[in-house]
Amino acid sequence: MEVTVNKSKIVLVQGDITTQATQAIVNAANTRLAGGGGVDGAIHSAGGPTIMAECRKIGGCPTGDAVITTGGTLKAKYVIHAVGPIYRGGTQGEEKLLASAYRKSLELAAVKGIHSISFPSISTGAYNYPIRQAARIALATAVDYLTEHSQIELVRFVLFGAVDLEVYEAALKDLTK
Ligand code: AR6
Repeated sequence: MEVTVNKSKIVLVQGDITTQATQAIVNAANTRLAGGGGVDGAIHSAGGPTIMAECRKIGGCPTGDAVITTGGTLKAKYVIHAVGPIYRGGTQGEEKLLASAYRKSLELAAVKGIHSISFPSISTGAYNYPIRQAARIALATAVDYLTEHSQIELVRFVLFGAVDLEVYEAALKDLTK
């Protein structure tokens, strides 16, 4: 599914984020930038050890924020490591923190002159964020950002499973109707 927002496109696909050829891909990282499972494990194993070496130098990243490294051996030139919240029932500021992780990633991409970026569904795996709510927050943040800024021409959401893709499609239809 694809929608145009202002001068840019939001595209939803099912796939593996590590194979995307956008200029940047976003990692669902943790505050220590220590690597792990899920998207994080997949990106570090596909991109090689230089990404972790850069993460160690940076040292860490607060929840709701993002940092950038090169893409190592990935097709993407950059990896933006965003830290989403661990879902603890929704009363711990999770919604703002998740929106912030997306917004900060887009802002960092713009600072680096990036025109195309791929996101995974941050926080909806190990961090347990309910995907319907997370999809709405992710997509609303992208729509709001692209309405105000036109440098980033393509924002692609790469959903691992078919059901996740359906949830994102329903949320995007709802937001743009
Ligand atoms: N491409 C796209 N999506 C993927 C891929 C992939 N290769 N692999 C998994 N997903 P998660 P989180 C989906 O757990 O919830 C790590 O250990 C997955 O199905 O990767 O933010 C970090 O180090 C799910 O929908 O990220 C942190 O400690 C989504 O990506 C912690 O997990 C996010 O799942 C972060 O947890």
